[in-house]
Amino acid sequence: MAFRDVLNIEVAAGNGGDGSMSFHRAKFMEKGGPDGGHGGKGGNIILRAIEGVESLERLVGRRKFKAPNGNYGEGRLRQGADGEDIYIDVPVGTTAFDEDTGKVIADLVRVGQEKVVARGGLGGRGNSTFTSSTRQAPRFAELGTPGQKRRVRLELRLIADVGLVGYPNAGKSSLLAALSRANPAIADYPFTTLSPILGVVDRIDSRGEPLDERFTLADIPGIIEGASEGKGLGLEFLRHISRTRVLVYVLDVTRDPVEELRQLQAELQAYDPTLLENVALIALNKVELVDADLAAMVEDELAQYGLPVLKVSAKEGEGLSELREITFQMLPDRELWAQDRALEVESENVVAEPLRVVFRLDPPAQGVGIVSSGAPERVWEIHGGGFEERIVRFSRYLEDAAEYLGNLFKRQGLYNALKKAGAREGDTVEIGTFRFEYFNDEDEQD
Ligand SMILES: Nc1nc2c(ncn2[C@@H]2O[C@H](COP(=O)(O)OP(=O)(O)OP(=O)(O)O)[C@@H](O)[C@H]2O)c(=O)[nH]1
Ligand SMILES: [Mg+2]
Repeated sequence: MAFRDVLNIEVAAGNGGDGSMSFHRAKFMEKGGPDGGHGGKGGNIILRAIEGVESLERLVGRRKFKAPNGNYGEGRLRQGADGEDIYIDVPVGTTAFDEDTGKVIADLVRVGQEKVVARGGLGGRGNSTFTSSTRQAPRFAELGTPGQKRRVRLELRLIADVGLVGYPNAGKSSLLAALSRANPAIADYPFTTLSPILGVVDRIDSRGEPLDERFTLADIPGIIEGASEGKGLGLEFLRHISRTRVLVYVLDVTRDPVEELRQLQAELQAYDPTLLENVALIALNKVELVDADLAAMVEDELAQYGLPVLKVSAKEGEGLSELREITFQMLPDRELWAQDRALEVESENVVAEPLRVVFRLDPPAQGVGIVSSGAPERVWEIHGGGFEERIVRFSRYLEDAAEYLGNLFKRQGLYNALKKAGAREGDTVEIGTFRFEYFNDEDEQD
């Protein structure tokens, strides 16, 4: 299965069902009361992190996800069924971005973690809701709201504790194979490793017995100078070590390790400067190929970087238990580390539940734009404040709902705001497709 760590998808939550406009009908009863039920909610689209997958590959071929709509309400106060939520299972370590705003909308770092990425629409209220002492037979109901639609970019960052970085052929995969049960391809040519591979490293005590402690180790493709300009396989794969707690620079002692480390760090810096703040150490590999004096000399030179240096041979097993042990000792506490590195995730955009809206416009109306078109017809266009959205929800019944909406808007302070703005009796007020004549209500004097 191919490895895939970036994927664009489209998600569409379900629309809310419309509220019902219905009147009770029964034998011997001429005029029954309103009994239209509410519409159901639209289904959400939810990202869920699952265990055991390490690629987004399985989602390829299904780029569009749509959750079912809520059902419409029906007579006899029957409520429409909610649309079911749709789950998209992704590997742990998946981050979701809104393609259009670039904002992080979900960052799933634990198995089972969930995040709604497209919220289902709200159901409309049935006409039974709108009865009052003066309105016993409302001939209108509320429509559902549309579900959220989004273009989402998924990016996978494998969640590993420790990451191996180095030039091609330095022996990263050999180290992974020597320290864990992973079985990566190892070969004497550059760019043998084409996609990240994870292994689990157990802590072992002095008698060779495994302790109940382990870390995950990520082996990624080799980095070369100029990778940040796209040379070699580029820096794409550094994404997978952007959340490791420890970096192990793997250097081939037979090349020019001091210079290679300088270049490696420059490339990391170009990709993400915070990578250099990571706890890090150096594995100076293939030491069995050079004599001990040369190895010691290189070790001294590397000291200028201020990082612990371990002389190892992935091939002969030399220095590996020291490397393993010091890595365990250097691992920062996972929880503290996670707190430091938490991504800022877009906060839930809460859609107001219509039944619970408590809203008052304080004139001069904040966030409400009133545009006057002037003579001969004086028209006041209302924008903002949620008025247009409200109209849309009654668009099928505007005529019958007019009085209800008029009262609602008056309670919310719209008439006062208009008066303050200089509206005169007979002026036209326009909210979306809803037009009415402004009248000066004496009770609204302030
Ligand atoms: N002599 C010696 N050879 C080694 C040692 N470690 C790795 N090699 C050899 O170096 C070559 C490259 O090893 P890999 O583990 O594939 O290197 P890599 O860093 O994963 O390379 P890429 O995946 O291409 O980035 C292979 O031929 C290994 O057998 C070592 O400690 N001593
Ligand atoms: Mg490799």
